[in-house]
Amino acid sequence: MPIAPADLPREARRTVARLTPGLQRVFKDEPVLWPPFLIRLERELPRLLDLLHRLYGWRYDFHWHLEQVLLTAARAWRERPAPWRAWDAEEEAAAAAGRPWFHDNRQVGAVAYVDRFAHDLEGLRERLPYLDRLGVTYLHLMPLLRARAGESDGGYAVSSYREVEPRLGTMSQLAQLATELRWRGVRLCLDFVFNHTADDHDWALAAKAGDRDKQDYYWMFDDRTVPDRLSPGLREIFPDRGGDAFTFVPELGKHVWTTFNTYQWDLNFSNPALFRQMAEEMLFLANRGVSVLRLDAVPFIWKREGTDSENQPEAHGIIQAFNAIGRIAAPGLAFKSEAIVHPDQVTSYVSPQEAQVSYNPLLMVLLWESLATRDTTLMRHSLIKRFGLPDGAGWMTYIRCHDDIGWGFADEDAAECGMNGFDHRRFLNAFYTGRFPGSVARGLPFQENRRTGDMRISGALASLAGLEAARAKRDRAGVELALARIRLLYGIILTIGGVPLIYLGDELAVENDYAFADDPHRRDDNRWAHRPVMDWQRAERDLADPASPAARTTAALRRLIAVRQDQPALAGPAMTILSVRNAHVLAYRRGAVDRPLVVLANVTETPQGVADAGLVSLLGSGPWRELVSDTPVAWDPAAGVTLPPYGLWVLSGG
Ligand code: OTU
Repeated sequence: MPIAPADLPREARRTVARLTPGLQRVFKDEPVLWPPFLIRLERELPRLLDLLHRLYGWRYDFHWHLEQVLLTAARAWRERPAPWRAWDAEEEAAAAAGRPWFHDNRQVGAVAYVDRFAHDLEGLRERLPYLDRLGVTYLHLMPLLRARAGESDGGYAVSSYREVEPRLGTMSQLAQLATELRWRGVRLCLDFVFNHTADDHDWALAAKAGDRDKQDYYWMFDDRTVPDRLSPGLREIFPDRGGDAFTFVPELGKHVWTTFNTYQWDLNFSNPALFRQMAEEMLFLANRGVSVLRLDAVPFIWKREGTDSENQPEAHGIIQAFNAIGRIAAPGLAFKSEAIVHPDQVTSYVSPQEAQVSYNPLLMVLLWESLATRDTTLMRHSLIKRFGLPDGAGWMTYIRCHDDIGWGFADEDAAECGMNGFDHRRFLNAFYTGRFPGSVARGLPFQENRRTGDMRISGALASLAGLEAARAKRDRAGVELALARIRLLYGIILTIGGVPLIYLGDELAVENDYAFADDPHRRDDNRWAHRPVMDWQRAERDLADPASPAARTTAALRRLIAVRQDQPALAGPAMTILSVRNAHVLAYRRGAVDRPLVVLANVTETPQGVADAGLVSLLGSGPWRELVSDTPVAWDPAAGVTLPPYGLWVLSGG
């Protein structure tokens, strides 16, 4: 039941007046914490009220739920550790000045599973110098909360948001690590898997034992009537599992909505009690020192009959309401959205009021697409249309992550480039599984849907880029090309705008790991092929040999990171695609027009000339400087310049 915008400030004032005694009581032992809380509450409440009215305004007990939400926020602020309150103030000031941390060119992200990278949290602490040497300032530790025994979707089936998986360590170790990281200038990112819990979360267990309130935390149906009505409209996310998005649970005698695996129960955000509960879990994690919460599977959090139950307006409402609650209780907290959907939808979650940062899956797939086609037409066209974001928001750029690659470019963009999206995806799937003639990629087909012909691709960076195949054949030229592709991809994600994410292992050119096939809990999920276990002995050996692919990849990456961290022109999100009249070369400008950097990227294995005089008007007549190799580049008025195979240049006017 939305209320008129004009009435919101008045209702907010009334609410504050009504709830002040109760809220203030939360701070009775620490009264200094009340005034800053009140300031933020007054600032955020009008929009929070608006959102909650839209989501739950029809409830007779709306005001009671509202009060509970605000009490939850007040208690979380009271519990917030002092150093984090200080860092909150820094984050708020930077954002208000238009310089949020994620626009800083010194930011470099890394992603790892704690156990696979360093055994446990203690082991991870010992590896911090390694991350330091790479220049890492943002660390995403893959799901590490207590997860379901047996299959747990790599920890995405969470059994408790308040405990660390015992094999990995304890919550107090995690909190300590987070603080230690932040002192070193590194922000910790953790997943907030809030679309579902594991089927052995306490709430699920209580639901199975007959607790009605906990049953209402989930979507449950007494018979197949509703599931049968909904099913045809829903996308199959993991078709391998068979069946549809509903799982019969014998202990309950009910059918539970399970969008992902059968043991991941979707949470019911239309229930305000669940909403408040999840706000509490979110603030609990924030107060352990999590700077960034990666919001998992955001498109799915609101269901609506008659639709595909993805990207519903209320999904945005929930995230925006969490955002407002975060601003009130943990103002330094940022959200990163994980929406792997149509590019219009990806962007729709990204704004200062919703998720401040987001994966950029479109850039990710277009990088691979351009390497397969040796053509930048679709990439250029899509980036021109879609790279821009609202002020105060930013991308996280990446080459690949722990998940599969699904070809999420827009069909209409492809059509505008004269291509058929469906056929193009078929080509890309054939290419990256190595089935297309001439392809050197060694990806694996993931979740092939025999009904639609659709599939996605698993594979490590090195294997997708051709290194695995070339090394197996002892093809030295092939190895060179693969290393050049890897360097090119890193070069682009490090310079195009946004915080680049390195999936650890890729920096050492680690290839697919086929051992998952022997593990009963993993063999049905070939994403494990590209989530390798770090072999530190081997890494040391490889790094000691400067000619090894591992050493060369790390060296190239470090050099690119040094250039990024040294160039203020690479800060901020603004990026302009340039037309250089050669479809094999991606060209873009970063930084101010009067002191720009121009990046040129050749997506082919042959030299490419660029003779467009536009470069001269941007960079002057030269000689220019290529910053990665730190060498001069001369512009020839007749022939322009020539990029080597897979060459990536970062040019400054000298
Ligand atoms: C996410 O991915 C995680 O990244 C996966 O590792 C999990 O398995 C999954 O959620 C369930 O928690 O379908 O193939 O648009 O595409 O959330 C990966 C978002 C996925 C979904 C995405 C999901």
